[in-house]
Amino acid sequence: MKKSPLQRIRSEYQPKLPKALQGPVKLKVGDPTQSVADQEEIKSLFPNTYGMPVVEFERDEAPERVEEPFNVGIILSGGQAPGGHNVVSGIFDGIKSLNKESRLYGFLMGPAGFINHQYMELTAGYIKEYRNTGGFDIIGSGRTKLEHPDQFDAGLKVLEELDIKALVIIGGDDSNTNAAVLAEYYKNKGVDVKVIGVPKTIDGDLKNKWIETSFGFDTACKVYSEVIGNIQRDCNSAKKYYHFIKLMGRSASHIALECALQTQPNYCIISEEVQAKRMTLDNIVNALCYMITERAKNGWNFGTVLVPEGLIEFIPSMKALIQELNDVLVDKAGDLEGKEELDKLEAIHSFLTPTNAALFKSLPKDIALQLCLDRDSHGNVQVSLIETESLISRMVGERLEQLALEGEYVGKFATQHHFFGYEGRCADPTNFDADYCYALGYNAAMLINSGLTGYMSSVRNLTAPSEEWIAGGIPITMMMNMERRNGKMKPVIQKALVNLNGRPYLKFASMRDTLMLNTLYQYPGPIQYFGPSEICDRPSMTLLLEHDKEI
Ligand code: FBP
Repeated sequence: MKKSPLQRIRSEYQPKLPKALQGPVKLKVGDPTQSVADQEEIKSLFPNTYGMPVVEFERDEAPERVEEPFNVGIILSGGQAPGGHNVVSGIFDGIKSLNKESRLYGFLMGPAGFINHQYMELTAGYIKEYRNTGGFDIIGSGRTKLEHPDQFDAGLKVLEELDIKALVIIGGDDSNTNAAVLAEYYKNKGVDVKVIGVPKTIDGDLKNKWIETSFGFDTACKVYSEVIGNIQRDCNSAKKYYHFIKLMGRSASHIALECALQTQPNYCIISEEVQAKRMTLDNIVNALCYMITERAKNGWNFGTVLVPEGLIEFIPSMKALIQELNDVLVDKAGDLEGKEELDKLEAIHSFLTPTNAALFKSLPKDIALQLCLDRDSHGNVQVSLIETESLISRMVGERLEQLALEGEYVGKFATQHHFFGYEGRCADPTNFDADYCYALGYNAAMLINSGLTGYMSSVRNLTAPSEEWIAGGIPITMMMNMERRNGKMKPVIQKALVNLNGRPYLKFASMRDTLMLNTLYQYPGPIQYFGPSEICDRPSMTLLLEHDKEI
C-alpha cells in the first residue's frame, strides 16, 4: 500500500523507553495488595491470584542473561484507541530482546479469534508497516465477551497448539476484568499460561494511582480539541449558530472535560456533576437557556456547548427509565418482536411503571426509539447511537420560544450538531501515546518473562520525561470491586469517573461563569509530531492537573 509522506517519515519514529527498560531488568517486589473494596468476596473468587504484590522493574547491571524463547499471543479487545499498534510493536521488540527465537501471534478480530482459532503470526516485516500508526487494523478488534469456561478451554487448545506461554489482552475495564478471570482459571487448572492486561480506552476511565491514564485518551482528546477549536473560529466568525457537540466517552465525562480545558467553550456539561446534583433534563435546559438569553442581551446569538456521550445515563430520572427498559426489552422480547416502530413504542410504554412511562412518553419519538436499540455484549445501552445533543438543543429551542413569548428572550437561535468519537479513535498516536504504548507493550513482555500472571502492565510518573517513567505491574484483582451487572453481582474493575473534588474539574468549574458570558475560545490546533518537545510531548491537561502541574 502506498504511504503518504507523513506516514513514511512517522514510521521511522523510535518511541522513547523508560530508563528502567533500556536494558536487562530485575524485579523489585512490593507488599501484598488488597482489592479496592469487597475484599472477602474478591478473595474468594480469585483464590490463586488475589493479594499478589505490586512489582516494579529496575535496570539490572549484571551481565546479560540468555533467556529461554517463549511465544506470546495478543488480543485487541473493544473500541479502537490510538497507540494499539505501538503496544504490539513494544511486545514484539520486548520478547525479541530477550530471545530472538520467541514468536508473537495475533488473534484476529478480538476475543472471537482466540475462541475460534483465527490467528496470524506477527513477523518483523509485518509489524514494521504498523509502527506509530493509529487503528487496530493490524489484526482487528472485537467486542466478544470472554467470560465462559468453555471459551477459555477452546482458547487453551490453540495456545497449546502454538506453544503460547502468555496471552496479552489489550482492552478496557471489562476486557481486563476478563483477563483476570482467565488468569485465575488457568492458574487454578494448573496450566502454564500467563495472562497480562494492557489499559486501553479513549474514554480515560480506566485509571487509578498505578494506571495514571489509559492509552489513546491523549490522542483522541487532541483530535477532538483541534476540530472543536476550528468550529469555535467558525462560530465566532459567522456569529450565527449555537454548536452542540457530543463527545465520546461511554460513561465518564473525562473526554468532554479535557476538551473543555483545551478549547474553553461557552458551556460543557459534566455528567458526574449532573448526577451528584440530581439534575433533571429540565435543569440542564434551563441552565443553557440562561446562558443563551444573557449572551443575546449583548447581541451574541452564537456559542459552543459540549455534551458528554454518556450524559443520558447520569440524569437520575433517565437512568431509572433506562434500567427498567433494559429489563422490559429482555422480559418482553417475545411481545415486541416484529412490531412496527409506533406499535413497539406503545407496547413498551404499557409495560413501564407510571413515572418511567410518563418520561418515556415525553421524549421525542426518535430518541425513544434510540433508547430501545439493542444493548451491547455487556448489556449496556449504546450511548453513541443516542442523539443527546439534538435532544437537548431541541428542548432548549422550545423553551426559548416560550421565553420569547413571555418577553424574556430576544434573539435568534440556530443550531448545528456534531458528534466526535470515531474520528479520534484511529488517529496516529501523539508522541505521548506512541511512547506510552510502546513502553506498556515492552513492559508486558518483561512481566511475562518474570513469570507473572493476572497483572496489568503499569507505566507511571507520566508527567515526567519518558526516561523517568516507572515501569512495572499491578495485580488486576487490586482494582476490583463487586457491582451489579445484568442482574447479578460480579467482580469488576472499578471505573474511574470524573472526580468532582479533583483539580481538572475544579479548574474548569472556576472558569465556567466567565466562559458562558464571554467569548474566550482557545484554538489548540492539530497534533504536532515534529518540533519542540514542550509542544510535541506534552501530556493531556487532565494528567498535568491531576499531578499538581500547571497548564
Ligand atoms: P472501549 O471502552 O472498548 O475502549 O470503547 C469505548 C468507546 O469508544 C466509547 O467511547 C463508545 O461509546 C463506544 O466505544 C462505541 O462502541 P462501538 O465502537 O462498538 O460503536
